[in-house]
Amino acid sequence: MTDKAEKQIAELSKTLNEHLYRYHVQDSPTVSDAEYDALFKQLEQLEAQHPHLIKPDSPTHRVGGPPLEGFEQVKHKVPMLSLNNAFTFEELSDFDRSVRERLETEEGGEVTYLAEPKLDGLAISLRYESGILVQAATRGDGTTGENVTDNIRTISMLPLKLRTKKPPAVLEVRGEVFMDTASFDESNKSLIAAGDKPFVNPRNAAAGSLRQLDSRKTAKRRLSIYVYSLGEVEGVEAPASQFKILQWLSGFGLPTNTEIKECIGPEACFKFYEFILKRRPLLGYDIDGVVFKVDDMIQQRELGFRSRTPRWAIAQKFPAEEAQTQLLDVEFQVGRTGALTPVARLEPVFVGGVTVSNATLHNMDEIERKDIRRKDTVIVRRAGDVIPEVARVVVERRKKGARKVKMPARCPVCSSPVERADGDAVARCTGGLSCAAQRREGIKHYASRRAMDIDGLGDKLVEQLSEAGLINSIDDLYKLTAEQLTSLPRMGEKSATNLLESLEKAKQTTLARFVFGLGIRDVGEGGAAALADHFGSLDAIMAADETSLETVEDIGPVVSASVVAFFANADNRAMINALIDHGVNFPVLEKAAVEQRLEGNTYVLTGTLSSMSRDQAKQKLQRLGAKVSGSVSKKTTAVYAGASPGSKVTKAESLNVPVFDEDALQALLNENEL
Ligand code: D41
Repeated sequence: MTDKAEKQIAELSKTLNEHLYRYHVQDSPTVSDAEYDALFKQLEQLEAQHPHLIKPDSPTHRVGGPPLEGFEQVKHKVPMLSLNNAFTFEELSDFDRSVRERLETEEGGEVTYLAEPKLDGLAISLRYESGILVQAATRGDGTTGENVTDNIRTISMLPLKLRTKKPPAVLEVRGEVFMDTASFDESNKSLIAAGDKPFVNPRNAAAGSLRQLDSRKTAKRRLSIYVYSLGEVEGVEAPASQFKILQWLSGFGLPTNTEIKECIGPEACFKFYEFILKRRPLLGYDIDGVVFKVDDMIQQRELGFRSRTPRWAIAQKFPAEEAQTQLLDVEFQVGRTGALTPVARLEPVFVGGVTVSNATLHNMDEIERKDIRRKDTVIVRRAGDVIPEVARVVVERRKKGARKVKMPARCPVCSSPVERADGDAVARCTGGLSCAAQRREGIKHYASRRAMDIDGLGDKLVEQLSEAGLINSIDDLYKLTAEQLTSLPRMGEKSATNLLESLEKAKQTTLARFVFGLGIRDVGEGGAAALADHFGSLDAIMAADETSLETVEDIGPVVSASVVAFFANADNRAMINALIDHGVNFPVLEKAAVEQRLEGNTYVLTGTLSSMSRDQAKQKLQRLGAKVSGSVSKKTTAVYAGASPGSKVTKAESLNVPVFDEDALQALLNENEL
């Protein structure tokens, strides 16, 4: 009986997967939807009777499972890089020139690029082990992403099992998840019908669906995916060009974009760009540019990386969309350090995929340069995910006597005098912590990822809490109670508990993060780290005078003055004491604790470094617990190569060990040193 069921289940799985492939990838279905559904039901019933026979590639996995509490973190074995952008053809030919220079291409020689439309979605990494999809993770910051496997399994065009008899031991592929225009319209129709808010654009729809904790909901949205590059690969030799890699992946049944072209030299790239720009409305999905990649893998390796971006690829972005609208008013927003930023309030206008009702005016000089006046008709511009801005004024439509924009003499929030110090580019509210806006912005900064990293406490929630009068200063965060929180709209017991837990968890931090979190003017992340490093304790930093501050590397007179002024202020000192009383702590880390951070990693250094000697680099890595080895092996985590590296790079490449440059080494040290 079981034998028969096993066979039936295997056959049904195979048939259904074949139908999905024909429908989504080959675009030539051979059964009707109703026939597919009938087979699917049959499989579901059989699997219900024999749950132990369910296959990892069963299409029934695609309907989603019980909701998750949260997403697990996934560390990418091979980092996910980002792309440099070009906005003009000049930038594209600069890119081509630097590629040719680095490759020492002979005079008149051209480089072959593979051009791919740049999908406006979310980057994802998929891991197949022995041909089975075992994990899917978002890009995150490129190093660590979130495990969204359940959600990715619902994408019906994606094989849960590679279509090959001999799958590689490990095949990690990277691609873009997106929602096509038809599915976007369909999703929004059903959201509206259910009385819910529709998605603003397909990218947000894809992001929302991907980050959905209840994968059964994701299954109801029709997401798409195209894969375009490799991560970790084991047990097989990958092809030698980008074009061949795409063909290879497609041969495994993985969806790849067919709108690609090999372009020889920059002129051919321009041509393709213009061709795709014309085709854009016919594609059926959103793209925001074209990606050009050096096709030859040997050349790619030769070019290498610049910290987080490959030198062999560039995204040529489409021009920002523009729209005309009315400038209703100019308001001034007060930032964390009191800086007043002019913001345009606009008659809402749909541009670049979203409705824009505010746009930044940057600063007074910018307003003057563009001669923006109250009630003007203006052109608003928005590119991709950048902040919308006022591009220019339609002067012909200006009404007589249109008034110029003036910096207010008093802070719009606290009425303290506004001053523009000599040599300062911006005017500031002089209210300090007596200004509610400065306090609110300071709290946002304190909670932010690079500072105290309080999970779940984003800008919106800080605003909500401030408006409700629950927090007036940073230390108020630690006085919040579950009762207060649940009294807020859209805040359940669970979210309240989670927030309190993350506040508690984030109390344990590092001196550098804490100092950065204080929001001292002119003290960025690097400055805070330098202070922490040099002085070792908060007391020592607070006691330092300008002369001793200036002995710190990277700290100049401006920063020193700001630091002294900050700690001289009694309100600030009281706030710091309150935080410490609430249990915020930054233990002076023992050597052993420092050493944790790169433990288990083995690096190889080669070539000449410019900012330090190889020995210094070695010591720094070792202090963080890493091993530094003289030779490359399969166990090597990464090779860091300075100028004129030798055979170690070639060896690393043959073993698929990632090779990075000095910038990346610097970034690694900066990230992990305390
Ligand atoms: O279509 C895309 N959005 C796309 C993104 C693409 N076609 N190719 C890409 N290639 C890369 C490299 C060259 C780094 C492998 C990418 C991205 N990266 C990318 N997407 C998001 C961050 C980086």
